[in-house]
Amino acid sequence: MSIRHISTTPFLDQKPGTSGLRKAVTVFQQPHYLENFVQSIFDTVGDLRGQTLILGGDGRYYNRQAIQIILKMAAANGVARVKVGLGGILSTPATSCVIRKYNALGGIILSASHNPGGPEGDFGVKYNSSNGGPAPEKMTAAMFERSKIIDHYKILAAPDVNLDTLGESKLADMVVEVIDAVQDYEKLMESLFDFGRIRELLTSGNFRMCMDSMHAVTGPYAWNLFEQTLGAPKGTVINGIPLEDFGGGHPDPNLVYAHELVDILFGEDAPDFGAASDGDGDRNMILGRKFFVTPSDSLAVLTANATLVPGYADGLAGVARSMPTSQAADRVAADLGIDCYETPTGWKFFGNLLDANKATLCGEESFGSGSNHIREKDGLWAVLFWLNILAVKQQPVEQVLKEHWQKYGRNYYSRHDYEAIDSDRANQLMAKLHAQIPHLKGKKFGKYEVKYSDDFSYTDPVDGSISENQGIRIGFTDGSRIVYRLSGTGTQGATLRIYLESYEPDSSKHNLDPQQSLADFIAIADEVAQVRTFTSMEKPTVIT
Ligand code: VG1
Ligand code: CO
Repeated sequence: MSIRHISTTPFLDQKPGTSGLRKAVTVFQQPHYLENFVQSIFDTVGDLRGQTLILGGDGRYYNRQAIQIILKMAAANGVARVKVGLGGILSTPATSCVIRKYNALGGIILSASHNPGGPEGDFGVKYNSSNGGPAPEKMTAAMFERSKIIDHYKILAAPDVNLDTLGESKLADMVVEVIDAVQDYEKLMESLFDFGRIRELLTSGNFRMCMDSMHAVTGPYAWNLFEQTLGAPKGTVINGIPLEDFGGGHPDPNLVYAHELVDILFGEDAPDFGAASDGDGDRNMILGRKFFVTPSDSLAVLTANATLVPGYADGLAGVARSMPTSQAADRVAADLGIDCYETPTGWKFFGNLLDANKATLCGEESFGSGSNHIREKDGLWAVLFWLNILAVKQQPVEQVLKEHWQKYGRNYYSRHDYEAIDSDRANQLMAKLHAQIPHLKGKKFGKYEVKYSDDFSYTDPVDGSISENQGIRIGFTDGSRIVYRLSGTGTQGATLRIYLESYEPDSSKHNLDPQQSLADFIAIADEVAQVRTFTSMEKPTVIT
């Protein structure tokens, strides 16, 4: 087996976005495209000799081919050992768990998360560092710089590795170890949650749940956890077999794309609890019987009830949320007397806060929540957290939320996405909005007055690094907010996200449809940014 040095020329579009490099499969299939980026990662992360890397993906189309290429490149670059998921599959949270558990230098996750898969779908590559979390911006920026000047990569000429049998084999001097991370992951969950109580709940006969894995990566983990270990009846996990194209679905757990689960939870004889996870297993949606929990509220409820869960019984160091996430968690944090941090969108910004023990729980409005147990958001962790709370409180999901709102008030919340719009038009819209920032303060829209307006900038409290241009915020004197930003995970044109939030302390007004209670702000958002004009769309493509 010989090491080949292959000459290449740079691709100029390998800038990692919110969560790694994400492109259409066909882009990654271009000769040298994947190799260039992987070599750029290897050239950036330091000396690989003697090191262990973790490698796996969400099982989408092109996962297997990419794993073989990366293994041969790792061997040629002097890596000592790669632990790779069985069949090349690892969920994002399991990868984070395994990086930490085995003191690996880092890991490569192959996923485009919630984007559709298949030959016409998307693919992605993400690097996580030794703390198990997504590479910080400084590192992804260095990878991008490297990718712009790369002129060769190294790869071993060798036959493919068998990924379907557990155990070790060799690629030249490198050990390839095929692992089953389901056990590692389950052990970690068992150390945090009261499995005995959750088992009692799930086998009591008067509580039913449905877990939708959306034919993505969590199937085997969920089946093992819920149906094997925790005693839930067979059939509790639906769409549990990971498929290369997610069964043609869009593995994003929200009310639009997880419609099969939504139909079950809002249908006749609905179960008590429903949950779904995304392509790579880091997102979650929580439903009660005929009831939807917004991700922002979910973070607030987990924060308020954390001490009911053994792993968090001693209380929380703090909580962190991404800027567009509603301020519901802030109210709980204030009540608990703990700090609440506001970070830019994307999990990489939580890593320093978790490492420095400034925050224990983190969450994003995009159906992501997690804690200091790993350095990624974690879909099944959130499901278990909810089950643990329900098992202790012995209340339906809806009642938990209603009592929460009674105590803290309700933050009505919605996100409106305009997908696949023309990039130039999207940039024009943002530029025009940007130009208005200095003039909005004090301006009145009906009964609402603008209190502040800015382009969100974040200074990391741990390392002092500054991230600018993270989204335009318009805040009103009554606490309501409108936020605009362009997606950093889309692959077609641009996606405009508009985040809307208002606060309602009066519990007699807690049962409104969010679209109705936010109607004034939806209109203001359009008036200020001329959304319909710039997008040529009458309404958003997705509302969550
Ligand atoms: C989206 C979400 C963001 C999330 C990111 C990755 O990014 O808004 O909150 O962290 O996806 O999630 P953007 O830039 O498109 O808004 V996942 O499940 O891809 O790892
Ligand atoms: Co994801």
